[in-house]
Amino acid sequence: MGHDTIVVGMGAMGSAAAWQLARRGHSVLGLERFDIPHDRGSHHGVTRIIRLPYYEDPAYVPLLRRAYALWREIEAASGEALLHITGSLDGGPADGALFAGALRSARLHDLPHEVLTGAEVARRFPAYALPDASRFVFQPDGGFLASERAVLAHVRAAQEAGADIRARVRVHDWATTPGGGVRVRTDQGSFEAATLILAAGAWMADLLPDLRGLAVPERQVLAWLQPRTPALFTPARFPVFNIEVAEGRYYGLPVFEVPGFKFGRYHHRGEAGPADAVRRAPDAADEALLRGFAERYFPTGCGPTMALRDCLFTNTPDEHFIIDRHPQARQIIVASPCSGHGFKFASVIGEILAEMAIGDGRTRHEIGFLRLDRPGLRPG
Ligand code: PYC
Repeated sequence: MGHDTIVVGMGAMGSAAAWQLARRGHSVLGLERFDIPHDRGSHHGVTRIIRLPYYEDPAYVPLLRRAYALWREIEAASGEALLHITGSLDGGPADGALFAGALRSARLHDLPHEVLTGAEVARRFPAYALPDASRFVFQPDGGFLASERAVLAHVRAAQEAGADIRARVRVHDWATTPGGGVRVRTDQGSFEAATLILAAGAWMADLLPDLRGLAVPERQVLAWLQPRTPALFTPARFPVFNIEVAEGRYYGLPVFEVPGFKFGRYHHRGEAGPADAVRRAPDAADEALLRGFAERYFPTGCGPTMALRDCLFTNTPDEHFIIDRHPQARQIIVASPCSGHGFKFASVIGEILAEMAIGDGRTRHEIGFLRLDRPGLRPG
C-alpha cells in the first residue's frame, strides 16, 4: 500500500483534512487538479463569511464552535491571521426564513445576540440602508476568513507534518482494490492507499457519478465596489451580512485587501451544470444586477467597480452538505458538496474527515444530518 490516505482536492476541505491527517502521523498524498490555491472552484476571492446563528439549521452550530477553535489553531500553527471578527447581521422580512432561522439558532444555542430593525442597523452601522420593517440578528462573533491564505496555511502545515502534496495532477478515476484499499488513476500515474477522501468540490460528480443531480455546480458572481465613504466599510464598522430583500438573498463583507466592499447574490442567475461546462467570465448583466442591489441598500458603498469575479457553488437538493462514506465502498469518504456555505466549516470538516479515515472511523462530531441517505437527497 502506498499511503494511508489519498485526498483528492486541495481546496478548503481537502487541505484541512491533509493537515489533520498528517498531524496525527498518517501518511497522506494530497492531489490537486489545478494550482494551489486556484481560482476555478470555491475557495478564491480573498474572503469568506463565518457566522454562528446559523439560519440554515441549528445543527450546524456545534460544528461552527469547533470550527472557530480550529481556525485559531491553524492560525497559531501557521503564524497567519486568518479569522477576522466583525460581527454578523442575518435577516430580512420579520416573517422570513432567514431572520427566523438565525433567531432560532441564536436562542437554541444561547448565543449572544441582539434583534435590530433596519433603522437600528443604520444607526449603528451607517453603511447599511435596509428596510426598517425588516429584522436582523446581530451576533458579535461573526466575521470572515482569509480564504486563499487559509488553504495555503493548511497545505503548508500538512507538508511540515510530512504530507506529500501535489498540484496539477488530474485524477481520471479510482477503483477499490482486492485488499480493501483504493487505487487512484491520474495523468501522472496511479497511486494506492488504504483510504480515499474525495473533496473535489464542483468536480465531485465527475469522480463519483452517483452524485450527479445531488452535487450540481452553479456559477456565482462577486462584486467589489469602492465605497464613496470608505470609513464606513472597514472591518471595524461593517459586520458581514446575509440578508433577504425584495431582489433575493445576498451576502457581503467589509473592505479587505481588494479596495472594495464585497458582496454577491445567492443563486446569482441560476446557471448550473457540470463544472467544466458552466459559463465563467462575469459580464455587464452580472455587474448591473449587483450594482442595482448596492445602489439601493448600500448607497454610500456604490463607487467604481474594483473587481468582478466568479466562483462555483456545488448545490445539493436540500442545500445541506454531504459528508459520508461511499455506501458500497467504506474506504471512500465523500465530502465537500457544501451548497455555497461550506468554507467556514473547512477547519472542522478537516478534523471530521481525519477521524473518519483513522482507527475505527468514528468522528466525535454529530454529522448524521449530512449523510447521503437522508430524505432531503431522495428524488421527489
Ligand atoms: O455562508 O455566509 C455564507 C455565504 C456567503 C456566500 C456564500 N456563503
